[in-house]
Amino acid sequence: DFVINLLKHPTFLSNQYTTKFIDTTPELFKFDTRRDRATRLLTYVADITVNGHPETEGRALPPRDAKTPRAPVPKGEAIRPGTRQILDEQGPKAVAEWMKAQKQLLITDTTMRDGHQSLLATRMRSIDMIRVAPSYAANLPELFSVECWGGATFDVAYRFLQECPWQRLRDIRKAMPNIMTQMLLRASNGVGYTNYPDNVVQGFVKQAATSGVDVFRVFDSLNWVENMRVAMDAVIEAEKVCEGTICYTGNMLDPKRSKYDLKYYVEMAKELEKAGAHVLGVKDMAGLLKAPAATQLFTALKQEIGLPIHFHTHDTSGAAISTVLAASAAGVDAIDAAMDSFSGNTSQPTLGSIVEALDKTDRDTGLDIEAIREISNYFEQVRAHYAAFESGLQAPASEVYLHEMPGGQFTNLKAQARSLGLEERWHEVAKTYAEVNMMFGDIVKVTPSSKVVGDMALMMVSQGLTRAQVEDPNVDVSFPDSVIDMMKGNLGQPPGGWPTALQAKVLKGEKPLKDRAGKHLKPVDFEAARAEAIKATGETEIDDEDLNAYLMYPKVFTDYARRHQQYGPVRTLPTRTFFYGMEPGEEISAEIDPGKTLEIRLQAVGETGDDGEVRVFFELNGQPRTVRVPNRK
Ligand code: BTN
Ligand code: 3PY
Ligand code: ZN
Repeated sequence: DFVINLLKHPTFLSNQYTTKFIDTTPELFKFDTRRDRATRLLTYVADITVNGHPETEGRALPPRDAKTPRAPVPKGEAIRPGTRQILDEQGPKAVAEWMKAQKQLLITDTTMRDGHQSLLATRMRSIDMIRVAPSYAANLPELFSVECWGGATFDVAYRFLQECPWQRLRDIRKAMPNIMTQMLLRASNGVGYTNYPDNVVQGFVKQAATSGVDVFRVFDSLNWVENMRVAMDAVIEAEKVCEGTICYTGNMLDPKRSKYDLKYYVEMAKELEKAGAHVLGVKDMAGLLKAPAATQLFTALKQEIGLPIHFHTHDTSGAAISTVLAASAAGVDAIDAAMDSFSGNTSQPTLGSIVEALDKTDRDTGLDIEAIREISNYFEQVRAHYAAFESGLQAPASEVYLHEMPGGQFTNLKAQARSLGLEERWHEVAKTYAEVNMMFGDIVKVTPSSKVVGDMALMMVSQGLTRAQVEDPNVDVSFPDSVIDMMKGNLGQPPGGWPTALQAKVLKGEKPLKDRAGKHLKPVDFEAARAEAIKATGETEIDDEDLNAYLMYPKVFTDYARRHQQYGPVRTLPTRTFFYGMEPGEEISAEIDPGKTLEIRLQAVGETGDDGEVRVFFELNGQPRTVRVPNRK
């Protein structure tokens, strides 16, 4: 019977069934040798309960009384229209015109992307975002956009959170139909760490637009506009908002850093305008732009460029709000901020405080401060559950003007340093990072170029190498792979090119690329890749979202798919359960489909048998269920 049902199912007939289909129509798969979703979920809970989660082992615990966060009640009867309706009804150019016509400072909320990327190593789970999305739609419809996708969130979702980032996007989009969603796209590097073939970048943008991204902030890690065109054109083609972005580095007012002066930024802005950007992004990923420079930069850009301008910064120095207010006074159209409880330090400046600072001025944001407080309180409860991923950073610091590390990299690099036993020498790492930057010719440092500088700095500190030794042709140095890749030209060309002597030493005679890596990379055969992904994952079908994931991260996606087959939709578990399992007597619920909720109660954990397996006793929707998992402790 069910076999016939399956064969007649429209999704099956249209040849698109996947792991997602199995999640949504399990009754059709009863003949499958794979266990049903409930059993797979119980197996995961049992495994984590017995063995712990590898990612939280030895880390700080959430407070015992931390409860499942509750989102603020949506206010009002109907959802009021917002920027999303302008985009859908009138297109991206109309969005740009609308931005320029507004008096108020427009605001992007970054909590669901850069906020947790910068404070919690990108570990926020979809469930904690989707639950609050309706509150945004109802209570903050005046937001310009919600940044909730791209950057590091894509691979972290698969790699560490065991969930599908595409599904996250679709779910947020559905729950928040009036505010534009925004993503961070690393141009030719996609959401990865090196240049991909042009048709992979194009396909990825197209899929992201289809699955729900409205605004694409496109940047290149060396500020090379040539390397941004493929991604920008794809966004324009998809009729979404193309935010062509300049990365800010150095110190515009320092004559000794004249490579990145006002003229440089204005020229690049003009290039981006010519390349078809709808909005000009200024991305200050390390938080280096100080208020007086911001006044000069945005005044000049407003004069020279016809595009609306969107400013992004980080509060690592503690001075970001002064820069935001200077930018606002100079006429910038939109800025980024994070909900109070996810702001400050290496994250964005504080949303509520910016709203308060501009209250009753001619740039009054019009946002409801009470709604902001309520959503911030929600995220405060969310954050408590991620204690294991807190960096322990105690205070803002002006040292950022020395090392120039991006907010998203800072805590990561610190953790890497810790794992190499270099934690006590952190300030030395920071100084070396600055030296490596100069040795590489003073480059923009943002993913992935920032990772290369970080790799080199860690290597030099751990091996006790000085810059002079690294540059000396007579001292043998074995460079990190990422440095070799970058010097080959696989990330593109920096302004002024690479230092030739160092490049020659790194490449040992190999010839570097002088033009775009994408020009030399063979286009991918999508159907061949799909067949390969099916084989690698053991899935029956790979849909276009899955295929795009596989092309960006073949191994990460394959491992995710394999774990999904074993553990099912773990994204539906409460965050505490996902990271720590359950206590005997505890009850949780997991909504595995809209309206279909599993009530799970852990009764007891048995003794470990001679076979090394533990029996774990549950009640599932009131019925006893036992699962066996290996004790790996
Ligand atoms: C990870 O990839 O490490 C995070 C996902 C969790 C996978 C679970 S943790 C318990 C079990 N043991 C493993 O090695 N993987 C699964
Ligand atoms: C990323 O690319 O992930 C960034 O956040 C860059 O700032
Ligand atoms: Zn950022």
